[in-house]
Amino acid sequence: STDLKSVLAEKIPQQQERLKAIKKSYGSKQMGGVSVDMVIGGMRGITGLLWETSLLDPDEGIRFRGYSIPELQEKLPSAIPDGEPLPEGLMWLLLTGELPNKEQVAALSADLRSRAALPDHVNATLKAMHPNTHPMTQFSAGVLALQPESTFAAAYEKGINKMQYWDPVYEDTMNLIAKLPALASTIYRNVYKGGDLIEADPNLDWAANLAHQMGFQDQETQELMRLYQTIHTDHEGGNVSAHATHLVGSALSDPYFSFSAGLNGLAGPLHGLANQEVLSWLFRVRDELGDTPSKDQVKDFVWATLKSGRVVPGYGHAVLRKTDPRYACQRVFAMKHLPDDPMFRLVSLFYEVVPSILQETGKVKNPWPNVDAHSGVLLQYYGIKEQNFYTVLFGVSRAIGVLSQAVWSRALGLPIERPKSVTMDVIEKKFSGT
Ligand code: AMX
Repeated sequence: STDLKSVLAEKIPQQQERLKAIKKSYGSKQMGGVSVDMVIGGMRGITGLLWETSLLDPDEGIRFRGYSIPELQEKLPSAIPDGEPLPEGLMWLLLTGELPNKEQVAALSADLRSRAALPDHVNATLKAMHPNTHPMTQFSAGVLALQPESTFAAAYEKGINKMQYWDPVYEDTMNLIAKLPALASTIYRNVYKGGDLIEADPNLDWAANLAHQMGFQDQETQELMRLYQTIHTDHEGGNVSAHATHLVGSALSDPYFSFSAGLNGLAGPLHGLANQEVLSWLFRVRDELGDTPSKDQVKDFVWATLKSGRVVPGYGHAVLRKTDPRYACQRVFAMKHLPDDPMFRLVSLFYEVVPSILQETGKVKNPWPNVDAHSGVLLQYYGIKEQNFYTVLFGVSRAIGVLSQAVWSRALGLPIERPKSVTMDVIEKKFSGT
């Protein structure tokens, strides 16, 4: 079938049975102990979430339903021959666990297009905000402005049976994801282009329409957007944006509320805002040292950043311990399309210099670049110059991962989240032997 909802509906009973069997057979087994370091260290290393859509390996990086990024670049349908994957294909995979064919992706693209129009009041809400409001604040507020459309909230109010929760959550997920290109591009055009909006093109796919509605019509920019929107979707469940979405959704707050919460987390400089920070940082390097600084100059610049008590943006990760494959695939894209771009050369120079410096500090657990170290330079090259907007593009993609999981969270009947917290007193009394 080319109908995503019916393909998904068929899978749900199997997976519900599977989870029941797991609970019955292994419910009382231990999955690792919890140390005091973990309690005070941001829960690092605690396995405490079920997340079906993707899994992160510290060395190998992300796998979406078992597939690595290079595998997906090969196997997912593309818009042009040998082109980048269409994010709709990844969405199909995340929701169903199966690789879609071209017809299925085309049907999903068409379904999203049919739901894409933004109600007028949303732009009025955006325009009422202070003109200096950061695009991420506008994005999160725009998602909340759409919340009155929630079919889940309406169904809950009427008294829906909990076995049916996934169905209106699926509808909300589709409607919200469909509207994100229009919402994001409205923010972009309002903030940077005088509010001159561009209609969606009925012949374009979801990611290409995002580029198009922002004002970028050439094929290579649209290819970049397809790749960008594919690789930022999901990074298992514990990262701040995924976990915030999951946590808020667990209270049966609808997908608009829960995704907005995830965006608020993505807006933090240690998480999604790092892509904006990286670019501002590279600009500072260029302003101070010019386009072609020496390795030693770059080393000094990195040390100066560290000594001033700041982090090197785009490097490090809470789980990854090698170069992020999302960085690697953007590097491959750059080598193919913009090998001589001075900013790309600068990014490459940092790749040579930063890891050994971070290693030398003796405390950074992962000295390698993450996804955010590269994305800004590609966007710059294609004319998307406004770095304050970059995290919005990340957020548009992230919706696909976290909301696909939200459908499964409700289908599997996952409960409200409520981990235990303790005070310092409790720890001291427990272990001081007094
Ligand atoms: N530059 C300088 N110091 C860094 C660093 C970096 N890039 N990465 C980690 N460190 C420091 C930490 O601040 C911490 O210092 P402290 O002991 O003085 O507090 C120490 O090294 C140990 O931290 P860690 O266990 O290696 O990392 P973490 O899990 O606590 O944090 C992360 C992970 C991503 C927040 C951190 O690496 C960082 O701040 N990186 C820069 C910001 C960034 O690129 N964020 C984007 C991540 C990807 C994403 O979510 N989009």
